[in-house]
Amino acid sequence: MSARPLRLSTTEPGFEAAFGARLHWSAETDAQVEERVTEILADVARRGDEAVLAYTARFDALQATGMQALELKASELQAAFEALPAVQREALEQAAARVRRYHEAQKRASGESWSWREPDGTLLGQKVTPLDRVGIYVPGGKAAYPSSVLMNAIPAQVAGVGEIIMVVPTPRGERNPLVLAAAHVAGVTRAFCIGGAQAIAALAYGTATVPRVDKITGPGNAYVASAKRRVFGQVGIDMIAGPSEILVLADGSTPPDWVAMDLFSQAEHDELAQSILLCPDAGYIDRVQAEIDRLLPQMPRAAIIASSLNGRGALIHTRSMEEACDISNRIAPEHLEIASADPHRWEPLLRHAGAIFLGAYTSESLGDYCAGPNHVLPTSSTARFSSPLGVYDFQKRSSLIEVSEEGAQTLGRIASVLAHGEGLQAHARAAEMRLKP
Ligand code: HSO
Ligand code: ZN
Repeated sequence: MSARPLRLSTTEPGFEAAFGARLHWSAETDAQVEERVTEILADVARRGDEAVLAYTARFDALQATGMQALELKASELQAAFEALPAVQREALEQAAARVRRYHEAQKRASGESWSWREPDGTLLGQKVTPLDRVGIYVPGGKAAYPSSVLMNAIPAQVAGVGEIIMVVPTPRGERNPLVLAAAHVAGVTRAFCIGGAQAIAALAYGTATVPRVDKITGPGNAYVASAKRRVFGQVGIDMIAGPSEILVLADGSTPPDWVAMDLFSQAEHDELAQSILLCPDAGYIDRVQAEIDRLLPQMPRAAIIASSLNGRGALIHTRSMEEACDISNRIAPEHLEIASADPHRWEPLLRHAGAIFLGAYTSESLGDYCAGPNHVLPTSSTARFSSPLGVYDFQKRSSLIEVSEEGAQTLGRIASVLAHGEGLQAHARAAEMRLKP
């Protein structure tokens, strides 16, 4: 098995076309998936728990006497945590503490209410409140990530969300102890062993047992993504995440095997994951390819890595670091590593990325688990306009307005003129009634 990411040079004539083709991928929605999801959502809306139980029996091969049997009690989450080997317990706790500290700082910096009083006594401001109840979807099977439980639940908890409801499919009743333990550490309020579109429906509409939530976050398969899209509007959602991506911008100073392994780290998530290297030194690109060849056979997930790198990977020789930064901005990657001896020289040139990792020691992998910032990040170029999952996703804002008697004189005249202009008499009179004769 070999992994040969596409080799390109920005100086070759066909670069733009080849590069464009490599970036392109379609998140086509499958008509059959859409049809099934529509049915499931309608059925859960109509029959509630009964429908959720029936789909869980069918899709997860899990028969339950009632929905209560699919709820994980807080004591079970705690027991899962306590049964872990001490090293895993400690690693979970250390990661959770760092993620919590980071998100607390985020809340202090941008998540607090504010107001000011104008000289005439009018008060204007914004009040920030947490959501009452959120749902967190945790995938089962090959993408069951305890780290994602932390990354979704901790910002919700820091925001002050009242109840955090976790859903996780457990095919044939097999529970992932690390996922349960992470739920305990992250402060999940209630957890249910359900998944798929039926779990999204239960959270969005509520059933006799599963409480209706205000927002649903967390990744999932095509059915989950489609269900989230469809319930959006009735509830909030975070984002529809695509396959993982890493872009490494290298000046040739980081050991090439480190860079090769960082490219592997996202490739191993998914055949559709994308790993790209941008570098002005062709000899260094050769050395990274040599490390890819040497290291690949050692990897348990070599087949996934190879198909990701062969299908979507690229090693791009650029004219300069500046040009590499430009290309990176065009891609707007989920993860951007600046593998440079002088990362702060390049960072100001980089505008679009979900997360930026500076310097040779900052492997993206550390960010996935425990550096502190969130690992739920915008993919597929959406970093041009969206941000990492954060405390702000679990808060909402209300405007505060208190107009003084004096303020009503000034504002009343302005409002009255504009209201007449719009032909809205009641608006105009409401403003005018408060004017002193
Ligand atoms: N890199 C993934 C998150 C993750 N990695 C979880 C390991 N576990 C998000 O892009
Ligand atoms: Zn990862």
